Amino acid sequence: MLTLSGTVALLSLLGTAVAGPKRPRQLSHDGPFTNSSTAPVSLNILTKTGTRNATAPYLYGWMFEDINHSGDGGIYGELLTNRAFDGSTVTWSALGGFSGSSITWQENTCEAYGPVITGYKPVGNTTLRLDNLHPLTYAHPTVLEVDIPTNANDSTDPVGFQNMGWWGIPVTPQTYNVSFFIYPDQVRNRAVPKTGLTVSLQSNITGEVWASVEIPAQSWNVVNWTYVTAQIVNTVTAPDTNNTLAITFDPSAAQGQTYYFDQISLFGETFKDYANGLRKDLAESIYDLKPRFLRWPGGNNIEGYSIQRRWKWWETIGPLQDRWPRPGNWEYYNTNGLGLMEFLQWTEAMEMENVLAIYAGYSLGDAGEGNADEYPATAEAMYPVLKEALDELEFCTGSTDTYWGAKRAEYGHPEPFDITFVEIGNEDWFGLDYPFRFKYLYDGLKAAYPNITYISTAYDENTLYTIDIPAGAMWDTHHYEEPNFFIERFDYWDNWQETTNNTDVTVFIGEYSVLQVNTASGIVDFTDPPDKHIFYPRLISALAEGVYLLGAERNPNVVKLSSYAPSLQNWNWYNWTPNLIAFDADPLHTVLSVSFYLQKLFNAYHGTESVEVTNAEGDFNPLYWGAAADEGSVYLKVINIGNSSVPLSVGLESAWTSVNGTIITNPDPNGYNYKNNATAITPVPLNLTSTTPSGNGSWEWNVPAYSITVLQFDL
Ligand SMILES: *[C@@H]1O[C@H](CO)[C@@H](O)[C@H](O)[C@H]1NC(C)=O
Ligand SMILES: *[C@@H]1O[C@H](CO)[C@@H](O)[C@H](O)[C@H]1NC(C)=O
Ligand SMILES: *[C@@H]1O[C@H](CO)[C@@H](O)[C@H](O)[C@H]1NC(C)=O
Ligand SMILES: *[C@@H]1O[C@H](CO)[C@@H](O)[C@H](O)[C@H]1NC(C)=O
Ligand SMILES: *[C@@H]1O[C@H](CO)[C@@H](O)[C@H](O)[C@H]1NC(C)=O
Ligand SMILES: *[C@@H]1O[C@H](CO)[C@@H](O)[C@H](O)[C@H]1NC(C)=O
Ligand SMILES: *[C@@H]1O[C@H](CO)[C@@H](O)[C@H](O)[C@H]1NC(C)=O
Ligand SMILES: *[C@@H]1O[C@H](CO)[C@@H](O)[C@H](O)[C@H]1NC(C)=O
Ligand SMILES: *[C@@H]1O[C@H](CO)[C@@H](O)[C@H](O)[C@H]1NC(C)=O
Ligand SMILES: *[C@@H]1O[C@H](CO)[C@@H](O)[C@H](O)[C@H]1NC(C)=O
Ligand SMILES: *[C@@H]1O[C@H](CO)[C@@H](O)[C@H](O)[C@H]1NC(C)=O
Ligand SMILES: CC(=O)N[C@H]1CO[C@H](CO)[C@@H](O)[C@@H]1O
Repeated sequence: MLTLSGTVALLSLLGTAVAGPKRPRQLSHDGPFTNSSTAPVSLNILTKTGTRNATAPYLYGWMFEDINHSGDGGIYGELLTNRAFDGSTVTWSALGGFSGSSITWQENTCEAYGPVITGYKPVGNTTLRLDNLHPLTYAHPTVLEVDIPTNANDSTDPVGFQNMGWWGIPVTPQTYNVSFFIYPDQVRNRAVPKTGLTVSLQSNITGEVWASVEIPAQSWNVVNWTYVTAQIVNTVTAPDTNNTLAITFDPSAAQGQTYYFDQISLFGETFKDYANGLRKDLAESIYDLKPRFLRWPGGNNIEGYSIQRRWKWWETIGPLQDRWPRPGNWEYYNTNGLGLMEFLQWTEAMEMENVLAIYAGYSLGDAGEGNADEYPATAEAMYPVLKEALDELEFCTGSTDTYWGAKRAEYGHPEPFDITFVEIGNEDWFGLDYPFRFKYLYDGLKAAYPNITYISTAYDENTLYTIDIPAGAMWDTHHYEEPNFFIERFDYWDNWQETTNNTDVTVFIGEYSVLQVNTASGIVDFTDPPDKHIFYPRLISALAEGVYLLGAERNPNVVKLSSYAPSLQNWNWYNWTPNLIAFDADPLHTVLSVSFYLQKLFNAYHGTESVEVTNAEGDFNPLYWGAAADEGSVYLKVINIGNSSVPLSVGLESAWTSVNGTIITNPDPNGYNYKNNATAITPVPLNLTSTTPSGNGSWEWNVPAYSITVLQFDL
């Protein structure tokens, strides 16, 4: 999506009359949502004499990038926040009461919103600081210092620290995997007896311990870090997610000592039991929609705030402690625990195609900077960008005889993964030199991987140029708009190839969603005016998005892929709304939006062939429709965007035995699902009075106002 800085950059360009996205549209402002026509509509589904086309098999997919804590603090299964103090650094000098040097204050020099000791609190009389004299690895130079005073033994209360999770930790009956690195301070711990540790899940409110595990007393390695793993077998369900993970010492054993900790990790059960895998409940919600592809890893998040800080795939593989964290494009550090290999395993586990986005030489400036970094438009400058993409593809798909294929095997996956689609950059119309960069990367990649389908992230958005998209390649187009925008584009893809001379180019609607209510100007305001901005997908959003999707479905030769964006939102920290799924630490709080249910319904009845429908009576608006067929069934999708029901008569050329259906509707089109009202609007079965053809073979039904329906006619 557009970042704020991207928008600022665009506005400044517009200010000097240079460039900007074209808005080739006329909005009708007298919304179609009220005072709609009640004229009857009569349809014929031409199962015998009509045209048919194979439907696009991958039409419904999922867009992912780490935004709104969708990755870290979201679908990535790590339950602890700030596990490795990424982005924190320290200043050190003498501290009263302690011998030697210590930390006097913490700062984060990279980004002002870095984590520092966010998410931790001491247990008992313990002081927590950051330290960089005992780095865990080059990638993780800053660690947690846990100072236990000499008089800690005055109390029998444990000493140590707690992590508060991503705004809480769900505690349910399951086995949790704990791991961390520990290192004792040689000077302070000289007279060290053996020390053990207790790791426990406990209430953040009462301190009650739900479950714990003892790490046996031992003399810790004093010349290197020790990696500790343990399991907590929990049998209780905590009343809420206001819980912590505590790592504590017995004060009599640990008084006067200092320990360093890093890479402090807790995983519950993961989706399909992958190690370092996905948060199970959220992954199951996504899997339930059966998306056919995953676009990853971004989005803006691939671009970085600078060329140097972009998503570098090779920094996201291998042992977690060796992965470089980076300041993501959405104002928080990314651990890269959800890295290249984890994305590939995600698509493997959900039987999805990969739409792998590669870096294309364009990076966003940071939010304050307001401008961007772009590679010079020369082959010489761009060669390293091409090389890194080729290496990435070798890592994903190469045999174990190749350098990177062997690395993949070393990391546990000898079988090559399939990469079906490669997207060259992200929203590169913001860049001045994408025509060069795209062609250079396309030519280089296509020569090495001719079977991959390549996607351009720009076509005609920048008034300065139009991308010449090669035959067989695709265009990824993005739309954050008003309901009317989508409704008016019901027929946008009809004849698009012919009218634009893109006969062999197909389309990926890579990001879209209804972002604001209809306004007089029709111009979307990304600065979140609360009176206009839609924070949670409403029924009106799904109605408009559904009409647009019907237009995609009836052009299966043009539109091959689509994905709503963004997809996942942590309620405790987000930058962009609306999203398909909203959640917090508690799986019981997850809310599937109306737009999610629309996608699920349309995907489930996608069919293998589109079928022609003619209208003997009535026309589009307020009803919109489209038909598809599977072996033995014909599906008719009908959307009523109006405020009145419309009498519908349906005839099929083929003999049919029964009809049934599923509907999404609500009296208020501005209704939406939210916490405590999560299932206000969901798909429900239709209860039809007549489920068989009348004497003349047709079937009559009143399409309710504000409704999305799939009818299934069994032949
Ligand atoms: C409804 O539409 C009709 C025909 O377009 C118009 O005459 C009438 O004034 C409208 N009613 C309202 C309440 O807008
Ligand atoms: C905590 O330790 C400090 C430093 O030794 C000591 O001054 C203080 O009294 C202790 N506080 C408690 C509550 O034990
Ligand atoms: C845990 O309790 C502390 C107060 O001790 C509070 O600041 C923090 O927000 C709580 N954690 C959560 C997840 O609510
Ligand atoms: C958790 O409990 C703490 C301490 O009572 C309170 O400050 C905090 O608001 C609670 N957090 C949530 C998410 O309920
Ligand atoms: C330190 O421990 C790490 C693993 O935790 C290991 O990879 C490394 O070789 C060790 N270094 C030395 C010098 O023993
Ligand atoms: C491309 O696909 C064809 C047909 O499946 C296959 O023979 C060929 O080896 C593939 N080429 C590459 C480079 O993968
Ligand atoms: C398409 O090509 C034809 C013939 O070359 C040309 O007349 C027409 O202007 C082109 N249309 C567009 C939209 O480029
Ligand atoms: C099939 O594709 C052709 C060519 O794009 C189009 O004219 C026709 O409307 C399509 N029919 C269906 C039912 O998709
Ligand atoms: C129609 O009924 C069948 C059998 O119960 C069911 O599997 C299918 O999901 C229903 N179709 C729709 C569109 O609801
Ligand atoms: C739940 O949402 C529905 C649909 O918008 C609305 O009619 C109902 O009033 C809501 N209920 C509550 C308790 O907010
Ligand atoms: C049909 O009946 C079922 C069972 O009573 C109910 O759950 C469902 O909401 C009804 N559907 C509609 C569209 O009212
Ligand atoms: C940049 C941004 O959008 N920050 C927001 C992140 O989410 C929190 C919690 O919703 C907001 O308070 C911030 O403004």
